[in-house]
Order: sequence, then C-alpha cells, then structure tokens
Amino acid sequence: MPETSNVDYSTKIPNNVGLMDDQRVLKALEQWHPGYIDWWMTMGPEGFQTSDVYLRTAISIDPKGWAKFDYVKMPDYRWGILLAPRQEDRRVNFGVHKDEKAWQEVPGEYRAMLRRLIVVQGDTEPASVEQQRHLGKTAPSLYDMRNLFQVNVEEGRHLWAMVYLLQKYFGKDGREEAEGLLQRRSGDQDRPRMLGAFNEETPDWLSFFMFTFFTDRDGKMQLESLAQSGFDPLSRTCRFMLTEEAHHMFVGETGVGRAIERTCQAMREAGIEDANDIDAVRKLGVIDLPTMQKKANLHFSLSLDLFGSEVSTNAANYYTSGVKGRFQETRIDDDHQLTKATYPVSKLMDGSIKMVEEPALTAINMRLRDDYVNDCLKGVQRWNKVIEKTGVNYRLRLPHVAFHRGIGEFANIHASPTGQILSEQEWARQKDQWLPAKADGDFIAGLMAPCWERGKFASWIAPPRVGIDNKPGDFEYVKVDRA
Ligand code: BYC
Repeated sequence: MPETSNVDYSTKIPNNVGLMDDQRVLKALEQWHPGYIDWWMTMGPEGFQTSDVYLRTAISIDPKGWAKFDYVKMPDYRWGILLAPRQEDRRVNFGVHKDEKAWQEVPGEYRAMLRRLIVVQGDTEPASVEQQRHLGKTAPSLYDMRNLFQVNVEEGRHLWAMVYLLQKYFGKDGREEAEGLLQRRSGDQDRPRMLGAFNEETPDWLSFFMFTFFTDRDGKMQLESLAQSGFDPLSRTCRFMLTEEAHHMFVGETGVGRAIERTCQAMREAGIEDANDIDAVRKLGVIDLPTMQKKANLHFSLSLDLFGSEVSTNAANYYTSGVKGRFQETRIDDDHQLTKATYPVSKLMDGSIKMVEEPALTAINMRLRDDYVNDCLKGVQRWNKVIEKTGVNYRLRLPHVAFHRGIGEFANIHASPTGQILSEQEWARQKDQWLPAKADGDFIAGLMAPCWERGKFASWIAPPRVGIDNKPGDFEYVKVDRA
C-alpha cells in the first residue's frame, strides 16, 4: 500500500508510509519489535499488562475521524508509523536553504545534527513511560488510570516514530541508535536518559499531572520547532505527534485543575478561609494549594532546563541549516534568516539579572522558552479561574525563570521564585518553602490510595466534566485484572 492517510494494518507494524513496499525498513523494524516489547513488559506500566484498557487507536491520520476506541491489552496495542500527509511542493522555510525544496532524504552535511536531534527526541519518549510505570497502582480512578495508559502507549508510539526515521534514513548507525533507545533507563546511574528532567522521579499523581502539563508542553514546543524542519519526513512525523501531545497536556491541565477544584470545595465546606493553613486543609484529605505551588515550581523549573542554554550556537546552527525552526515559524513576519536581527535575553550581569539584546540566531532557545512560558501562563490562569470561582483567596504563579535552574545562565546561582538572587545559606534555609520537601512528599504519598471502583474518585480529586469518548461517569475504563 503506498503512502496514504489511512493506516495499513495488514503488516505487523501498522503504518501509512507504504512499509509493504519497503522491505528493508520493514525487516529492520520487525527485528527491533521484540526488543521493544521486551522493554515495554519490563519497563512499561507495572501490574496492568493483562488488563483490558479502553484505548484510542489511530486508524487514519485525517484530522477528523482518526481515532477508534476499544478495549485493548496494552502489549497488544498496535504501535505503528504514522506521518502527516505529504504536502506537495513543501519548501524549506528558514535558514540558508530558505525556499529550496524540502528534503526527502538527509543532506550529508546535516546528517550528524539531524541524527542527534532525533535521538534526543526519541530518548524522552520511553523515559517518560519509565518514570510513570508505578503510577497505575495508585490511580485515583479508572478514568485517570486509563488516561495514564493512553499517554504511555502514545509515548511508546512516538518512540516508534523516531526509530522509523533512524532505521529508514540513517543506515547502520541509525540501527545502533535505535537499540540504544531501548538500553538507557530513566534515573540509571550508568545508563541515564539524555535530558535532565527525564531522570527525575514521578512519585505521585500530582507530579504526573504537573509533568504532563509542564514537560509535555516542552514536548509540544520542541515538536512544533522540529515540525518546521526542512527534512520533510521529520516534519511530517512531528506534525502527527503533535495531535497526540495535545491530549497529554489536556490530561495534565485538567488533572491539576480537578485537584484544585476538590481542595477548594473541601475548604469551603469546612469553612477554612486561610489557604496557607496547611494542617487544617490536609486534615480534609485534599492537597493544600501551597503544596501544589511547590510542585508547579519544581516541574516548571525542570522543564525550563529542557530548552538548553539561552544563548546557544547549537541552536543557531540548527536554524541556519534549516533543520530546526522557531515556534510557528511561517507565521512570523521577518526574513527567516535572522542574520541581522537581535532578541532580548535575560542574563546574569554583575550579580543581577538583566535583559540584553543578543543576535536572534543564537537566542533561538530563549525565544522558544519565552513562547513556552506564555503558553504555561495561560494554563495557570485557567487554574486560577477554578480557584476564583470557589471564592478561595489564593493564586498560583509561575516562578521566575532564574529559580532552581540546572542549565544555562542561572545554573550556578540560587534565586527565589520572585527572581531575587540568594546566597547558598539563604537558599538552603528557604528552599523547602518553594520546592516539595520530604514531609510534603510523605503527605501526598499517604493520599495515593488506589480508587478503582467504577465511577468513584479518590478524596483529593474532583471527577471530570465529561467522560472519554462521551462515556458515562461509571464507565469501566480499565478492567483491572485482580487475579
Ligand atoms: N539536560 O546549546 P545547548 C518531549 C546539553 S520533551 C542535559 O545549551 P541545545 C516529551 C546539549 O545536549 C522534548 N543536557 O542546547 C515530553 C548540549 O550537549 P552537546 C524533547 C542538556 O543543543 C514529555 C549542551 O548541553 N525534544 O518530547 O541548543 C513526555 C549544550 O547545549 C540539556 C527535544 O528536546 C538538558 N536539559 O538544545 C515525553 C528536541 N540541555 O551537544 C516526551 C530535540 C542542553 O554539547 N533536542 N543539554 O553534547 C534539542 O533540540 C536540543 O538537544 C535541546 C538542547 C533543546 C534539548
């Protein structure tokens, strides 16, 4: 079957890229498949591999009607290779090759660069599944459990997408990199995942929701930038992945939103006015808002690190080569070459934080990070609306970009959430007010009792407004295998 918008399920590996006619790549992927299943069985969702889960599977890549819902056991999920349709006459939209025909093969001079970007992108996908593998056991409802597993299988598919690119376009070293993606492990001392945030733990469901809100949103920004690529197969892959990424961020935003809603309701019912009266709020079996703020501080700052350094020659090279663009590149009104433009970058100068004009080319990461922060802000405002509606007097905020950073301009200083630079001692004294401390983690862990009865939700989270696929509230999203 040639390239089409419908997915060919006749091969072992569902695809819309005509794999039947590409026996070399089909064979390479079939050889990689057992290793992937092995990885999924050992590192994927623990304890639920034999449960029936109400999952969405892509059957076509058309914007409408590409999803089919049904019960599936996760190891039987039909992972596959799905690319957005080829646009006739697509061009390179930026850099020195601007207006040339988009590349259908990897240009020799950009091979190493492209391979590196694809491997980094690919590495994050299994990493997040590894980070989340214990969460099923403490799911606050069958609805949430199902959403977790949907996110997990889609991250698995995103790994397949990057592996396809490696196998098809990068020959022997592509195959080796594809193997490497199954060898590294999140948090492993000797073989860690490549980027910082993907070696952190996701110890509880609030972290999962924050992760899908903040870190999956980095995924969105990075995929948007790669979707601009002059290397057309990468662009098309990322465009399809973005449709799935949107659901992950929905899970995060509504997950945190529902936790906020439940906390505020419980406070109102108990007549608690002071959101900072943590002990009183915690006695209600809900998560106090200041602890949610700490979790947001943590996940936001870890996700900012994923943008690399504010000033980066790597990023400039990616851009000039036409390999990785800016967010919504084609909608920006400039020359798309940036040889003369500048961009304001926040930098540490003489012990204080200042905005400095830098060449726009080297400031590409900073610009993407700014776009990201704006996108996060909108979500935080929606959370604040939830609080506001209940009349509780508290507002969540994003911390300053210098707060708790491990990469870039602010990696070697300490700053408060308002951007005040602090000494080592001041930081040590105050950090537990700003980041989850052990006692906060212990409290949340204590709330994470499984709630698997149909239509029931754990004490700390409100039910969703609507079900998945419009199912009723008591729908059995996961048939938990209790044997
Ligand atoms: N941790 O010039 P620099 C997702 C390295 S998330 C460790 O500052 P550059 C998802 C960097 O590699 C999106 N190392 O940065 C979400 C470089 O090393 P080399 C994933 C880091 O290169 C949720 C050196 O520092 N996709 O999809 O401009 C669930 C100097 O780098 C880090 C991508 O990231 C870090 N945080 O940009 C599931 C897109 N930051 O080369 C999935 C592909 C930097 O000197 N990746 N370094 O050895 C990229 O575009 C770039 O690699 C980065 C870094 C944006 C990550």
